[in-house]
Amino acid sequence: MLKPQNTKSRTAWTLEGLWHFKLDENDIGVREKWFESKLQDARMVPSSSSFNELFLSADIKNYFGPFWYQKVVKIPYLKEGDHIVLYFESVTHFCDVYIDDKHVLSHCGGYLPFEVDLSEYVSPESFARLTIRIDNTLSFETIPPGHVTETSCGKKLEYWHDFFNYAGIHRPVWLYTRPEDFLKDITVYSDSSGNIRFSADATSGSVIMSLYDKEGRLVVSEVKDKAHIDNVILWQPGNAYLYEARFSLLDNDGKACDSYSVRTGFRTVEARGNKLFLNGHEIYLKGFGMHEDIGIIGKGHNDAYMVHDFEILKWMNANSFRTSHYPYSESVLDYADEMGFLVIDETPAVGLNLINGGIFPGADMKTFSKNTITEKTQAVHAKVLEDLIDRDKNHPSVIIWSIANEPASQEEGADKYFEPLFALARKLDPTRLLGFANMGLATPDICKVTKYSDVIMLNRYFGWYSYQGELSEARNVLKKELEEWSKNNKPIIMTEYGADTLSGLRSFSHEMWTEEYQVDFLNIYHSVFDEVPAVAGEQIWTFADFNTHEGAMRVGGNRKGLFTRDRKPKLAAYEVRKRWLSK
Ligand code: BDP
Repeated sequence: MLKPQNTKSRTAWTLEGLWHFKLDENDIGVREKWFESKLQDARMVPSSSSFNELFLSADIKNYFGPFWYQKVVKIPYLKEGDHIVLYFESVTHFCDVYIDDKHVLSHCGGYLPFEVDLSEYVSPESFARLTIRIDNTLSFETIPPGHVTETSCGKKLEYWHDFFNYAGIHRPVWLYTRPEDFLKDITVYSDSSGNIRFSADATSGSVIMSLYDKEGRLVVSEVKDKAHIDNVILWQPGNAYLYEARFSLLDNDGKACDSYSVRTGFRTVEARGNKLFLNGHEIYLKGFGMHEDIGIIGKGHNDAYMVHDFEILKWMNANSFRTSHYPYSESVLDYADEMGFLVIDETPAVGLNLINGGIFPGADMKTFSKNTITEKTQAVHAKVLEDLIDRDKNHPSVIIWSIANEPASQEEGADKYFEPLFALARKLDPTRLLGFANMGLATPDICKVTKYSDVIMLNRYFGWYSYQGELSEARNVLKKELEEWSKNNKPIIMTEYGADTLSGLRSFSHEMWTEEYQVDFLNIYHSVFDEVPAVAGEQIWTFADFNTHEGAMRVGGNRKGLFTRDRKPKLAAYEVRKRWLSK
């Protein structure tokens, strides 16, 4: 699937702005056919935003269940043979789409795009009522999973991930036109030796690819599936050179009927022994696990925040980040391609870990069992992995696919669950590295999944959840464990380590939660990393404070940010910035 783009043969525009919005607490909307007329007693909400925090009511904020969005859209004049397509960048989590009185699409999964051809449902130069029923309830058949329980006061949604279950139309919705014969999908892989391999899936006809450099000069034109570029300018972290591959679909008379452009960067990523290499040179990842999380807007994509966040990453001397714990807006990857950041791109498979040893108390459940994470969950996980690779495969910034965050990889059933997912990712994209973020309980001796990874990605909290306030002991335990992991002879990337820190809480004696403790905690970890040669990267948890569900361990959200939620630096930001300048 190709993201909407304006080209000679296509016109695309977004449906941003206010929508009518209504909660459907009793789930009566489908029965009463709310899609057949204007939503009654509706509020107005904007896309791209979560709905949760726009109003002042806790009931709306914490709502789960069905809710509706509606907008009247203008269908423009269409050229003979042109189709009109409705494209959603993301809707969290389930959605049913209606055009006027007709149901045209169902989709499950909150962080990746989907589309529907509207041509048979609408007439050119008319208005159409677009109604969307969304549901943010999680289950064992969603990724991430969740579970509805009955309490004495009604239903409760339980989930095992540490971020708020924001919902709504989080990213732009597009309408676009495309010709009858069209390019359905494009794949481009370019490496540091100047080789470019490409394929295009089209309805019919033949395809020609023309590669242009940054100045718009034609470098090569090719109809086969590969080409070689002499004197190639490499894509590098902090110095990202992008070429543009323009694809034309030619009909039987050789006339161009569709066109689409993909940016590509020539670069190669490899893991050799316990080192990571980019373009043949050893690299060390410096950066953060992040979140899409903004006050009021929630998980809505916002370009202003995106640009500002990248400015902070540059100021920090960071070179990378992980899209913890779900695929981010594609705009973020476009921007990372352009700014030269290395990305660990993660599926939304977070919280596949139901044991009570996790960070939130709850009933102890087996993770992989016939009542919890099953083959059905695995099938949804496989689909989401496929969709992620499909969407992001052309981004040079993406170097590692992260299959999951902190699954119960030590539990019975993990092997059977994960082996096919790694095999699938490898088949879909042989050019990138694979990993998953390993959690503390899945130590080297018992983790059943590391054997499938190219890189070992570790989340550790000694000195925070364990060895609380005891940083010297934490240091010893961390060092010992990293030495154990080193025996695998694979690069180790520390994908999470951090301490909750209340901005402004200061102390001469450096207690937990103070800015001083965060500095000490990170210094201790960094001193260990510098002593363990297999450590090939450090990504602090986390970039900025973020919202999560209430709990005894959270004060106004998760406070492990080096920046506050409104992006003000804590003391540790200055300290780490200095380290990363010389690292
Ligand atoms: C890890 C999770 C992450 C949490 C973090 C924390 O991967 O999502 O936010 O712990 O507790 O277990 O801060």
